[in-house]
Amino acid sequence: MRKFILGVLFIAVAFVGIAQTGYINPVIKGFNPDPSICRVGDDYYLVTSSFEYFPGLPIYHSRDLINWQQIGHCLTRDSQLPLHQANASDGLFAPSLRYHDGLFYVVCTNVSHGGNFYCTATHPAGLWSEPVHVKINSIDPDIFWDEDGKTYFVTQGDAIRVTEFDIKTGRLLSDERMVWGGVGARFPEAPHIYKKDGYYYLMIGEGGTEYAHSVTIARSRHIYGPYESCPSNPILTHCNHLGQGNPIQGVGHADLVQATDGSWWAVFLGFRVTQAYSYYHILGRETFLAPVDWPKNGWPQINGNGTVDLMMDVPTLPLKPFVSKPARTEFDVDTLGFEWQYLRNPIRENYSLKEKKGQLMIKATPYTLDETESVSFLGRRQTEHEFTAAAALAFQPKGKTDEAGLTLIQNNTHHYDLRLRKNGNQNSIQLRVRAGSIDYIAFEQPINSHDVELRIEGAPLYYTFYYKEAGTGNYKKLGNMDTRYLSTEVAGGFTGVMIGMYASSGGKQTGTKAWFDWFEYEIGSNLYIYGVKKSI
Ligand code: 6LW
Repeated sequence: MRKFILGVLFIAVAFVGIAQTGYINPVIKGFNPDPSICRVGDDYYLVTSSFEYFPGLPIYHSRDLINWQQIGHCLTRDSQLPLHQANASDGLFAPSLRYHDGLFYVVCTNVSHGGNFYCTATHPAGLWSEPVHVKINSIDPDIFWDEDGKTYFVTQGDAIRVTEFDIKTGRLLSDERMVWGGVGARFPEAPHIYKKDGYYYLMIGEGGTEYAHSVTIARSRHIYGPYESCPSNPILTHCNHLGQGNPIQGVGHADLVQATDGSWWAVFLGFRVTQAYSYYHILGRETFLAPVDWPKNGWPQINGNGTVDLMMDVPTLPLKPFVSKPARTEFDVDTLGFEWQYLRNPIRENYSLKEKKGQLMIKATPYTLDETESVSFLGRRQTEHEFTAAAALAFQPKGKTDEAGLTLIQNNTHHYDLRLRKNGNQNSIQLRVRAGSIDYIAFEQPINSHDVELRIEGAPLYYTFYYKEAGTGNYKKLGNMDTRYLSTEVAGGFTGVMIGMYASSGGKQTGTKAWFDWFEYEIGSNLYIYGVKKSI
């Protein structure tokens, strides 16, 4: 009988979920900026920006706003996402995700090729349509459907611009009108319009996406304004005395959603700095969540005073967690998980899971990681400061410039490459550091084979690099390198560190193949609050 009651209880919890207080921010970790969210029934969907990476615009699904699982990408075909020679942090800027009349819409800007566009799908996991282009030179577009059936394109500019447009063709139907410039901080952008209690609420990001970032809001009885600014703007920022000591900085660029139970929530970007007042971040801008109090006819308040924490002490929706993925990817599969990303449009023939059973083949081409090209690379996000990544690599360099290995890459001018390469006639393991004009081999060890395991351990301030020759005992340590030279503050841009397997023949045409038997990525069990460990 006891067993029966426990069984019923377990099934009830699995279906109903566990209501609780508290969760950990960010809710989507690693480079996942500019989140936009929509709800359909009990399901929440969220999209983030992806810049020069392919496929583009990851789509996530949740049933509780806290646990998220990637279900695909919006842009999976070259015809939807041309990224030819896209500079680092160009390509796809901030998207918006909306649901209207049975269709999902993603609207976005490819700043490298084609500008503003939107795609549609009957399910956010895809397949998504070919892009419909909208001829407005701007970034951060959104679509707003009014109750009278009219559709508006809402986008950035010197002030936020609104124009009526034809949702079937993308054709503009009216002049653009500047409606609100924010409260005076730089870069008014990231607009979203919500209609509530007879008001049009226009919420935007201001201050730029760095440390002065904020969210402000205004409202009007008419879509074109005049808009009245919220008296307690900004409604979210850490650029004030309340946020100055917070390990999360740069909060801004928000979107709102109303949950099934009537509660309101904001998703927004922010970044975790590596150490108290260090002002370096390496994980890129991540997706955070905060509760919103939005009384009838009143202004929305984000988490009370407009700041948020890593450990959020607020009531949540009943939790519906997903099963987590195993740390190791064995390449004995037909397709890889959604976490894997190429740099720009991949040259398909340079990758194979079929050529040798259980192995990922990456073919070296003359392109290097230093270029804005379709270099042979397959990587995933660094999602925590504390992690271990490792891979088994077999690579026999033919020429002097042949190399393959694991890279930690922030952009094409800032990366650490743990690689197998020739030095004279001997194979060696090297750590190459590229940080702007600083370009050198930091550590090198000759090896006797071409079969190795490479391993990187991450911590807030240092990466540590190891290797092991196949069939030998322990990993040997090559050395440490500061994380800060891969930080956004040093490298610039809008992305975060990616951990990738790569191969290159460095300007020469050798076609040498690198074979990866497995790849492993595991995050540590410590949450770092300002560089101080907290076990979770
Ligand atoms: C994005 C803009 C921003 O388009 O950064 O943080 C730009 N906000 O809204 C790139 O992510």
